[in-house]
Amino acid sequence: MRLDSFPRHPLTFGPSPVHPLHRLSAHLGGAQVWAKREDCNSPLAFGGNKTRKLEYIVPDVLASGADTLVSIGGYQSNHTRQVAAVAAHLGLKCRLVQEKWVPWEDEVNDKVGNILLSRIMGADSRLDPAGFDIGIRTSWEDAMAEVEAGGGKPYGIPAGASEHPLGGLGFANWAFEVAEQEKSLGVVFDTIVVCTVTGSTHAGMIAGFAALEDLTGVRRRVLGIDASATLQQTRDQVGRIARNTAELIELGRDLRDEEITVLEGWAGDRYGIPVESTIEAINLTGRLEGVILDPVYEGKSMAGLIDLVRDGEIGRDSTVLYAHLGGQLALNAYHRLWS
Ligand code: 5PA
Repeated sequence: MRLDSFPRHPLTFGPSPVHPLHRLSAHLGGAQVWAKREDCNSPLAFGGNKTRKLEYIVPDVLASGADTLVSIGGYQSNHTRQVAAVAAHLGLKCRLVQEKWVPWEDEVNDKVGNILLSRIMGADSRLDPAGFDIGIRTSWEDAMAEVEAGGGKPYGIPAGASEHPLGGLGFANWAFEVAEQEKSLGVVFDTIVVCTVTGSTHAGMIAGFAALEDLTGVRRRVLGIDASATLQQTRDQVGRIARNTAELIELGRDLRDEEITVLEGWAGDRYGIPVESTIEAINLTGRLEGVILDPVYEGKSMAGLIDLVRDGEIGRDSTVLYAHLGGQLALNAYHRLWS
């Protein structure tokens, strides 16, 4: 295992906080639920899961001599906001393709929240009418060509930083961070619940926890909750990135099929559109814990966690770690759900 041999450019405060969700656990009448907070992991524009991934990508950016980061996401992409923040922090330019991934008709959808912050941080953020797709897009390739034609040196970061060869390392390392925190807290998490869309957060965790299992013998379940509503594409992408990351860190064995678990049932029909269970999960977590979730990602993964505990899929004696990956800024565009 050679995770330590990859350079990591610090963008976070250090290990992200881990804390119990006592009132939610009591309400569910069973599993002890804890949260690990990537939504407040960094001084850069509120951070989030992409900031952690970018820690392993920035050394490659700097080595390339690029002067412009080029990335892509929806209008309310958390990822592009984090890329804009990292560009500002490094003194680089930033070109963002913001596609209409979500048919959410609200006049502030392309003006507030994430996109507003990207603009404040100086990113050249341009809207594109194309719909949702987690794959490589020509619009992103065109944006890179444009930067080059203008005399710049682009560095491309694909959607969610997932298809980047180093995209899984941030969350492979997360597994080892969890193991250290377990020692100081005196707990062992047997189940991890994580939202998955472009895949490298979940995939990185799978590779990291596999390496940890081989070192310690502790076997856990890493349950990805699909929020893409394009299940097969996400499942394939998670499997592929998990296996690539495992190879990169020299796991030394194949991943078992049951190590790659993407569960469906909480995404609704479309990426970015909350369903009843999403809103219920957001309200429950807000009202019981004062912890804020978003309607695109974390509300859906928390809805999954709640049902899995209620149905006994996650046992009453289980100790669960909910990965809170960020996303709250998009709530501004969804104001009418509560107004
Ligand atoms: C995102 C992703 P992965 O894409 O690594 O699977 O992570 C899913 C996820 N939670 C979970 C939050 C808050 C997220 O922002 N966001 C994307 C974006 O453009 O913001 C990549 C889709």
